[in-house]
Amino acid sequence: MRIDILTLFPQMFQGPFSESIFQRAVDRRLVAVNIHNIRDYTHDKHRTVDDYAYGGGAGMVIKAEPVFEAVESIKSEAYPEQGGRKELPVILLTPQGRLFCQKIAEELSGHSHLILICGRYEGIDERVREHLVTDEVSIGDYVLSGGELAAMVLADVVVRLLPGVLGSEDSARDDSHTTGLLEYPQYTRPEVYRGWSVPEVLLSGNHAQIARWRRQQAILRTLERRPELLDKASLGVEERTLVGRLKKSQSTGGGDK
Ligand code: 6GU
Repeated sequence: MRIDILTLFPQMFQGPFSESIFQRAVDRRLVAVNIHNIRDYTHDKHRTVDDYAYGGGAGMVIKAEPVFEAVESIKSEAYPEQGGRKELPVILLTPQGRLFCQKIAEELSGHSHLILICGRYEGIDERVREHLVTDEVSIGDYVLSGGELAAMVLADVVVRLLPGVLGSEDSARDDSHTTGLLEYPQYTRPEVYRGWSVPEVLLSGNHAQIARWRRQQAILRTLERRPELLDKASLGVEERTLVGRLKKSQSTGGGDK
């Protein structure tokens, strides 16, 4: 996969992409990430990327020209034989976008090339939205100072879904949100720490029993912390019954487990 990121603050991307899983994916050529400074696509002496809003009001608006030129230049370079006319996701990171989630990440991981545009300031010229961008994404209901951190979040989530990026093929399988459930509790050595023991079943070597316990714990944890996720999770008949029973005991003020 290739990811091109357009930003006014390219330095922000130095750290997060140079660590662990992401860097390994880059080293193995499973993903190539290019950071582009929108300012490099201006033509005036002052390299102007923003301007006053028509109609007045506080704050500057990112100009359409450098953003269009950056995207067109990336496409022309990547797809010369099509004259740069290639359909690919051009995603604007903005609090007004559709709410990012694992499902959207899975959808995006199926593309071979993504272009991400980081919004800033009070906004971006609406013509970028109308005529350049194919998708708008937000990472949550809060306001960041810009789309950069959101672009990093999106890229990280998408890249770890690419085949070969994670060590063992199934290490993403049980992740919270992949299963529609939160993840079960994990333990490592020592067996007893400050008097706190690892649950007996995990030491039993009985893999079927361990799998059953983990599944139950995942369901329980999801019910306690994010009950709304259970409505969409794919549960077996017995598991649904269990959830129904637990919910009832919750509402009647029963014990917590
Ligand atoms: Cl994508 N951008 C900004 N500026 N704020 C956000 C966001 C994006 N997602 C959540 N908050």
